[in-house]
Order: sequence, then structure tokens, then C-alpha cells
Amino acid sequence: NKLSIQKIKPPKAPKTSLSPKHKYYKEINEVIAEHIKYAAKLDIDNTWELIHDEGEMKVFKREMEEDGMVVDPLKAVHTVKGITGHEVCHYFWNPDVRMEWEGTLESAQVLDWFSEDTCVCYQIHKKVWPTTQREALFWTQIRHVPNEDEDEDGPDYWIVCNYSIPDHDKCPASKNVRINMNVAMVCETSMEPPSSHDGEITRDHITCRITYAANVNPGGWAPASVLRAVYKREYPKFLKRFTQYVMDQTKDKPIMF
Ligand code: 16C
Repeated sequence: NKLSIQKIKPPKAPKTSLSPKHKYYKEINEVIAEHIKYAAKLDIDNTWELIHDEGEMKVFKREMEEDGMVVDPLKAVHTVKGITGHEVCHYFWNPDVRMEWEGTLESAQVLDWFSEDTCVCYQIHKKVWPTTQREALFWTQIRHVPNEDEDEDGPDYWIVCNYSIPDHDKCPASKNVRINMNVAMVCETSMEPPSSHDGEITRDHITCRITYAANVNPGGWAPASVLRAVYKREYPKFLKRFTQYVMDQTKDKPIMF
């Protein structure tokens, strides 16, 4: 029973299908480049406080305030077997499935498509007592960042970034408080044995390393203790629930490299 011979090379996808003429092109490129730089360095030093440690998942925060508001940056790392970075990013980005895994949402809608890989979302989050309900308006882009050196087995990332925008002509009027966010999911897939070896690659051979970074400004008053308690509970819950969702969705599907 010989294994079928298959050489897997990640696809050399275009960097983004967004037109360089688009008014958000520059901003999106800059924001994404910044996230990749930080995720690659994984600069978690002793200025980051570990707030959740569960198996392969680690969640860190840094306490920070801006104009009296808690804006603690958050960073998490997780390693999950059996799924690829492309799959993780696909499900994190795809607005059609967001309600299936995102536990903090009341509603979500797509207001605009900038390109095949970039859209504008408007979402209303569940109310947290005793604060005013929050909403978010942001562009979200998925992107493959292939290894630049053709011959080297260097890093190859998939990334999704959710980044707030000030307005959009299709955005409904509301009395909610608008949060401001800069969130990124950066994933790297490794294979054991490496992809350069001959032989069939199954889900048992793949591992995805996830780096998740969130900078969220609550946009208006919220008691610091409530806010810190909410995110300390919600981020680990999200990482667990979302990665389990991706495993469930993909287990009987062909691997999306
Ligand atoms: O990245 C995640 N989800 C993306 C797609 O939705 C997107 C969202 C970012 C999170 C924005 C924060 C929303 C705050 C709303 C209020 C929290 C509701 C809690 C409901 C409890 C039943 O990028 C995954 C997000 C994971 C969860 C994040 C929770 C962060 C709370 C931050 C505190 C904000 C202030 C709220 C006022 C108390």
C-alpha cells in the first residue's frame, strides 16, 4: 500500500485583489504590514501580563489607559493541530459564518465590498451591564503572505485584519457607542514531515500557529473593572470556541492549504 506522491507548495496567491486606486488601499497595506512585522517577531516580553494559560493557548494583556478609558492591548498565541492557517483565516474572515462562532454579537451585516478579499462590516455587540450597547464599523481583509524567497522554507502567513473606519454611507444611524478596533489574526502552518517530503499529507501532519492581537478602544464610558473582567473571560472563550469551530467545519473536508 504505497502512499500517493504529492508535493504540496502553498499557492502563490495575489497579495490582495484590492485596486491600488482604492481610497483605503494605502491604509490597509500599512496596517497589515505592521501586524505581520509584530506577529513574526512575537515580541512577548515581561511588559505583557499572562492572563490565561490553558494548554497551548496563552493570552496576554498590557494595562493601558487613553483619555481615562481602558484600552489594554491584548495578544494571544495558540497552536492547533489538524487545521491550516488558510482555514483559520478563512472562517475568521468570512462574514457569512461569523454569527456561527462569534458569541459577542447581536447582529452583523456587510455594507460594502471593496474587493473579493475586503469588505466593510457593521456589527452590534451584546450589551454588557451596566454600559451602553457597543457597535463596530470596520473593513476586514484576508490575505496570503507567501514566503518571498522561492527556494527557502521560510515563513508563509495567512492574515485577517479587522480595522475600524469612521463612517460609511450605508451605515445605519444608532444610539450605540462605537468601539474602535485594530484586530489581527496571523497564522503560520507547519507540516511534519515537511511539505518538501514525498507522501500524502493528512490532517495528522499539520499544525497551525495562531497569533491574535486586539487593540480595542471602548469608545465611551465603561467601568474599568467590568471591562477587564469581560475581556478576560471573552478572549479565551472566543479562541477556544472559534478554533473548535474551525476543526469541526474542516474535519471531513479536503485540506485547504
Ligand atoms: O476578534 C473577534 N471578533 C471579530 C469579529 O466580530 C472582531 C471583533 C472584535 C471585538 C470587539 C469588541 C466588542 C466589544 C463588545 C462588548 C463585548 C460583549 C461581550 C458579550 C458577553 C456575552 O474583530 C473576537 C472577539 C472576542 C471577544 C472580545 C471581547 C472584548 C471585550 C472588550 C471590551 C469592550 C468594551 C465593552 C464595554 C463593556
